[in-house]
Amino acid sequence: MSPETTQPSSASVAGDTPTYDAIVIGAGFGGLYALHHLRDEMGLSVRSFDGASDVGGTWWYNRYPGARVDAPSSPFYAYTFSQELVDEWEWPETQSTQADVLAYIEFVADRLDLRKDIQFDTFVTDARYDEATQHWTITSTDGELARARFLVCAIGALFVANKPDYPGIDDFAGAIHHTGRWPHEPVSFEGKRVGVIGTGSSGVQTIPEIAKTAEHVTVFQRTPQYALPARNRPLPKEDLEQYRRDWDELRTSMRKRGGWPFRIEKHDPTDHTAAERWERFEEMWDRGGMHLAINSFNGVYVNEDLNEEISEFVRTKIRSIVEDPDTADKLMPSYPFGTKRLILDNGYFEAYNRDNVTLVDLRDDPIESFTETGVRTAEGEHPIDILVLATGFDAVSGSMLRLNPKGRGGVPLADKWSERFDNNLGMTIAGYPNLFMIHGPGSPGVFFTMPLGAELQTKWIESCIRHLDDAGLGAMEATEEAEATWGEEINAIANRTLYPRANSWYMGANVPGKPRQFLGHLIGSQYFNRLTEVAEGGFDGFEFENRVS
Ligand code: NA7
Repeated sequence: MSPETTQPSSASVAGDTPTYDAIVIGAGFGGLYALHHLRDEMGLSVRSFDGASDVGGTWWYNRYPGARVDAPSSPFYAYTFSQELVDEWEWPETQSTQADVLAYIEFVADRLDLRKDIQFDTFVTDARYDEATQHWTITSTDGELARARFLVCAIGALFVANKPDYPGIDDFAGAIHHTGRWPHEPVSFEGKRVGVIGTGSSGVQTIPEIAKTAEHVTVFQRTPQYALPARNRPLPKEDLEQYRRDWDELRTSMRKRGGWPFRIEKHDPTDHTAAERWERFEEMWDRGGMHLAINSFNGVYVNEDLNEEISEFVRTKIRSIVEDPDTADKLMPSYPFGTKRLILDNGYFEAYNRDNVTLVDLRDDPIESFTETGVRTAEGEHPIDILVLATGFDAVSGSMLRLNPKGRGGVPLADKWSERFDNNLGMTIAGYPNLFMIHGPGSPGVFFTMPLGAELQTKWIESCIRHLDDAGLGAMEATEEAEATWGEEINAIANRTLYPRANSWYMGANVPGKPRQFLGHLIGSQYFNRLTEVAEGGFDGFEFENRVS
């Protein structure tokens, strides 16, 4: 689609800048739903912008080989609000590929006629609030794009690529591909020596795929990971039919159960002997997906002893798969199980049994520098032709900081967030009136099913807008007191768990210099109840201004 798509007839023009009721930045799951809901359900004039050339957001960018949803996702990692969409889309596998998710998003965009209100290939570089008019103006490198009362930032929890700055990396003469910025044309690994840095979800998914055709793959690992067998399989037609019939009920369950409808059958660990617990771990491992984490025993994320038992169980599994004991030793994770993003694998550990895959443990043999032709570690030179950076993202807060909106008094968000990502309800920021974040820091975001989370957050934005309009008000913004309380709540929940023990991107630990702060709300059901309570209770924690025009 081109930037010349038609503009909604209800848009007005102030000076040369088209003015809308709402601007949505981002055309991924969150932004597309916001556009649909505000435009079609509320009748607002809305204009969306995205730096990509088409819809998809994360799924437009992350097209590396092996990319999949990191959960048994079908048909639940999708919009839930429309029975028609559920009925019309066929999900082929239990764990959806990137291509299937992207095709689904394109289907939704067509079905809801969304593209006509989205300007693609337009990266929004700035957003400024004008107190006098209570409007936001957004800008690209080509100048002002649009003005609106409401600014919805659906700009991605996993968008800003984290790239290592090893000495000499720019001297490397071969191709460098970050998994989160994968080229659209096919990348051939045939006969190539490939270096992969990073063993999070992206690395674990892509390494076995690349190894199928590459001459050699050298994996540079900083932290060994727990990964559970995905046991991906075709989604039986009759299961999909049953899900469609039960959709209303499933949707309610998802809302109540952390975003997924699966029934949890956890057991109390103290009711079982260690041998019985081990047997149950085996059963859950064989079932695959997240079962070991969510269906084995109560307290996996809070009970240190239980967590260590599961951790040891997975280590035993890794040893049983990886044939070379030295390689297996290097692959032993030591942080508490599940406290970094849990990974589902499709042949990751098995890949180390291939002759063409070697593992470099960066804890013992760190990268010293890059040369034109390879990587030099303490123990020697690794010649490579292609470098794959599976090094993750400046997650959750990174995209807001890159946009760096200027709020009341022109204050850049980067100033406000220099030490903490203060906000209220994970969606609003004191000093930034009428700005809403989808999947911002302090919201369930990556801990919940993101499409459903976006739907529920957008419904809350609707209640804000209706509240303002019903009362003839112009602007609302969080108070700093509410932000402080919210920050304490988020941390208190996280601190009751083992999550803060790991150096994860959940904690901001993966990016040098990033403030250490738990970035998500761990209890989605509680969070969304809270949004409802705040709206129904008259928006405690917010300040309002009369409308100026
Ligand atoms: P992740 O999960 O952040 O993984 C990035 C990996 O890259 C991880 O193993 C990091 O090690 C490693 N890394 C990061 N920086 C470096 C440097 N400088 N040197 C060596 N290794 C490094 O990102 P993914 O893309 O895999 O997944 C992100 C999410 O996307 C995922 O959870 C899914 O939800 C989808 P570390 O563990 O930090 O020591």
